[in-house]
Amino acid sequence: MSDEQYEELQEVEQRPFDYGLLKRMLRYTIPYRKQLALATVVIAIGSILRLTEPYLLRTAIDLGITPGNMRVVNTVAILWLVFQLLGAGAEYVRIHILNRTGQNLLYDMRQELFTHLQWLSLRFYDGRPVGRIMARVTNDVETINDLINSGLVTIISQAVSLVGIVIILFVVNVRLALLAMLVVPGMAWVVVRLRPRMETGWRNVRKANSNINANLNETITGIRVSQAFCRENTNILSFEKLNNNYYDAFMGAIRAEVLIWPTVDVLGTVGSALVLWAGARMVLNDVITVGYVLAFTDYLFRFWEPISAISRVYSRVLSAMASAERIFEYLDTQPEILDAEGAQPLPPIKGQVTMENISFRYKEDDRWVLKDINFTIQPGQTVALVGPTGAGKTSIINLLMRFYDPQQGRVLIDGHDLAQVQLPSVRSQIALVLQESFLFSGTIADNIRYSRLDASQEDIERAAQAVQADRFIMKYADGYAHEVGERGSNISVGQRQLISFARALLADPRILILDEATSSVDSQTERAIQEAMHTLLEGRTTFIIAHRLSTIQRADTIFVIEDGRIVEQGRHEELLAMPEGRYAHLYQRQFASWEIQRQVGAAEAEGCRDIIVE
Ligand code: M5T
Ligand code: MG
Repeated sequence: MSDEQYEELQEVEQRPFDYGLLKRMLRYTIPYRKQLALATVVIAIGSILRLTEPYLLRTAIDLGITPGNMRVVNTVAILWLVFQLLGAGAEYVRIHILNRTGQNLLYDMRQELFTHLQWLSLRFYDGRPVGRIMARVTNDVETINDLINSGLVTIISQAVSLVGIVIILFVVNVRLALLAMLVVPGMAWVVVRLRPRMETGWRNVRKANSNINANLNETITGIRVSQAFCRENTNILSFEKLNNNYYDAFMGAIRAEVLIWPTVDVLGTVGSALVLWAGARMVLNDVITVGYVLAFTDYLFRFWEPISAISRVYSRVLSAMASAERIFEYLDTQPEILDAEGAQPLPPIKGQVTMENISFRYKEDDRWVLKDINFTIQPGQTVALVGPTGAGKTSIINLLMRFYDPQQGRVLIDGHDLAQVQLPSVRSQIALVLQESFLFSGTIADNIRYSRLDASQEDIERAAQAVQADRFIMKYADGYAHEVGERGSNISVGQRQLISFARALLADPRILILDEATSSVDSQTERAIQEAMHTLLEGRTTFIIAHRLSTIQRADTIFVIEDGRIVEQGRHEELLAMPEGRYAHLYQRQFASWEIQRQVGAAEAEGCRDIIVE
């Protein structure tokens, strides 16, 4: 990950408490308000039951043990037991309700986020570390659940305790209560002054964690390249840096936190000591009983707990807020490619494709990738795009698929402006073989069926046969049921291409786009595919991008693309006939390299590609 990305991360992290955000978070709880209300009642009952303990103790001492009245002691003992049992029951109900509600919420949020991510445009994914996106769907959602599950319990139970205890303290003895309250301002000051430092600390920890995630994702995905170039040690060092950052961030947060809680505890102890001291004097002067003082100090000890617990929860609230903010940032990102107002579905097409004065760049301040592209392809024609690496061939396809919208100009299919029709109705009539074929984990059949879920096994096999994929598929004992592994890692790159190719054919589209679809298969297979394609392509408008010019000789039109422009166009023979033509030049060089290869008996070699590219 670049430094820029770290900084971007940092920016998102630095935010204070935000009521709007909290409100929006709480909106997710609305469907579960009944359950949450019930949980609140149950939690409050639990807290109140616990508050009876010191009072029962006081009663046993003052009215039972001191005067020697066993009946009181027995009654108190039984009441104690009953309250404890009730408390346990309340706890049981609480755990049940809150976990279920928490999981429901988590489910909703995760599902919403995933659904939204599915629709976001490619520009969103361009240059965003996958690890970071994943962290939002998993960790950030989890953090919010954590707040609801344990945070809510703490807030409600401790708030009830706090209010109850304050009332009890003042009812029991106003003077002692006031004495105890002396330390409260000090405590508030500590919490208010030191807490922000701690919060910043924990934010840094989360940031460091995100960075570790992003790095992990990248290094694991690229492990083959790393090992091939012996980058292990470099990777270890840069991971160590991130690991150190995490360590430092964590220790920084702890340094701030370690100051807070002991201070709170010391202040609490001072308050309790004051009360004990004053209470003892009152007992000696016969103002109150020993039982009262014991109960009072017991309540007092319980008084400090909610204070520190609630401030502790506050930092959890903040952390959940940071997570919510990151989640909402994604949810608020609108897909760039949206259907225009009142967009109609594209009717079944014939396959005429027009690009009109297209100029395009990927980012606002980047250079233009396509400059003033104009062409019309008639239905059923085969068009070949050739030209050097980085010329803009794939970009033309990206516009045709409407992965991006051009800054200038229009793309038309059968005369319909792509920007004015419903997106799925466009894409469902086009099939694409990407330059980097991508297979999903599952079987070969699953991967071919990807383009048409209702295809029969026969359809699948027919598509595979057409692209000569059946030859290698039949070599597996399990045939079409062979598992390809994640990203198709169990099979060769050429085999992956053939499967992607079969997938595109199965869709039976009016427009077929093949971006280097056969660049990784041997030339014998490629030739066989070409023969088969002759019939397959009939009636479909086809775009073929290829570096190996042998693939495209039969095309109805060849566009030579250079630096974002169409510099030559025509049929193979026409272009060859141009004396100083770019195509003729490319072809001659490639042809020469074939000759050499044939002479050294390496007709199958893949080298031509690199030679033209220079
Ligand atoms: C054309 C730039 C790229 C190149 C130019 C996909 C992509 C490309 N580019 C971006 O800035 N962002 C992107 O997401 O656009 O690229 P292309 O159209 O992919 O070139 P090609 O298909 O002709 O090349 P190749 O190598 O596939 O034959 O300058 O930097
Ligand atoms: Mg390309």
